Amino acid sequence: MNSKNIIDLELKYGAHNYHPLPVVLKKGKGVFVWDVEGKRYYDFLSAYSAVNQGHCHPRIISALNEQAKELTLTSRAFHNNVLGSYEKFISEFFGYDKVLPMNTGVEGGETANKLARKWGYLKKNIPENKARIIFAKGNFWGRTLAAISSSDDPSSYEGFGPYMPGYDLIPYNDLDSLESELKDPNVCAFMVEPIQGEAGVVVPDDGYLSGVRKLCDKYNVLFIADEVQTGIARTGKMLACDYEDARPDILILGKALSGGVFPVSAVLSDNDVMLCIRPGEHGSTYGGNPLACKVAMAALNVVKDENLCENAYTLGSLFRAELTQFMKSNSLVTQVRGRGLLNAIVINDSPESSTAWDICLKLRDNGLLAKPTHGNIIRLAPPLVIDKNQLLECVDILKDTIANF
Ligand code: IF1
Repeated sequence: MNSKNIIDLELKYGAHNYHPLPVVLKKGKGVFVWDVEGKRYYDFLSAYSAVNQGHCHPRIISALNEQAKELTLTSRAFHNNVLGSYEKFISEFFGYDKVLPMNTGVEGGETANKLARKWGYLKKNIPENKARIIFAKGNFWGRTLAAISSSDDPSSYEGFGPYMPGYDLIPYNDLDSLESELKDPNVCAFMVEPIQGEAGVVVPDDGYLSGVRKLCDKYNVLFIADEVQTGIARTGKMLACDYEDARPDILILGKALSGGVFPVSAVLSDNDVMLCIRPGEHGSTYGGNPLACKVAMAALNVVKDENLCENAYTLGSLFRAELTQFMKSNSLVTQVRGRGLLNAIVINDSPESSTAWDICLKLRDNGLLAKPTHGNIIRLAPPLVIDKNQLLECVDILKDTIANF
């Protein structure tokens, strides 16, 4: 079976809900992936920041294999010997009282929204069914009906109405518009990404996150940080919120929480919020399963033991410096932005043009995989285990490809 045969199978038997770059991968290891023809690529998407630890990290794979021989799933109808120690581990790791374990990032977002509404009714005396949650324009937190109800991207919400009530949008990186919304006593939460990933790696002004924290304190509103993509060392800190004095009331994690090995997400908060949900009011069949717990503990230990925050911070600065220098002599790139190893370049063409896509096809030919987000923006996010020489080799691939485009 060559790439074409395989792609044809997907076209014939699979839903057409994606438009992947034409490449068929069969192996991953560290920063590299290989296609079915045996060609090697640098992975500069990292499964949207799920494989921060690198593909098939041996410590995470062995945690998966060991637990898989013992017990994979009990459901929460019964206790098991792994969940409690995982809950202690991750709560202490991020400095919260408790965790509610789920599976996908969007389930984490849904859980955070339910917690916030419940807290609003029980602790802020918001009248029944009047709780409001504020989101930032350009947000992306998944594909469920609630998530798309808070989206201002037509490709996310068009044709899927009616929408979840009680959601409102304000501009990102705008504290004045946030404050005017928070004056409404029915607002229970503001949910925001510390850096907007899908919007094209949009980095807010310094002081934005600490400003969100202060305003949420002032108006007794929960600050929900969606760190599904930015969390777990991706931006050069364990959490992107760590760049400022901005501890979220509710923290949502996913993706790299399992190093790309297994769907694992988590919602962390302190008791005054977390205990608003009582037994039987929320959950999921696989939430907190022993396999997920072991994989997540291994994935987090890898981040710490291999100093991935520091590596992402240092190599991210080098990456942006190199590309910013290159940009001065190339009119095709108009901006380089990001933090740590979550970066993007803006291509000097309209979002409707195929230029960014065509550049990604050339990058693929030159051994580097990346994909545009929103037309003319190319997200560049390698696994955080990349070393300096590999990064500089990728910088050369990027420069040569764009210079010869
Ligand atoms: C797709 C985007 C990225 C996320 C943030 C929650 C979730 C995501 C900040 C939900 C998921 C994924 C979804 C995936 C592609 C990818 C993506 F392009 F869709 F927007 F990364 F930017 N919060 N993002 O980025 O997590 O339920 O997927 O586990 O839907 O194509 P999930």
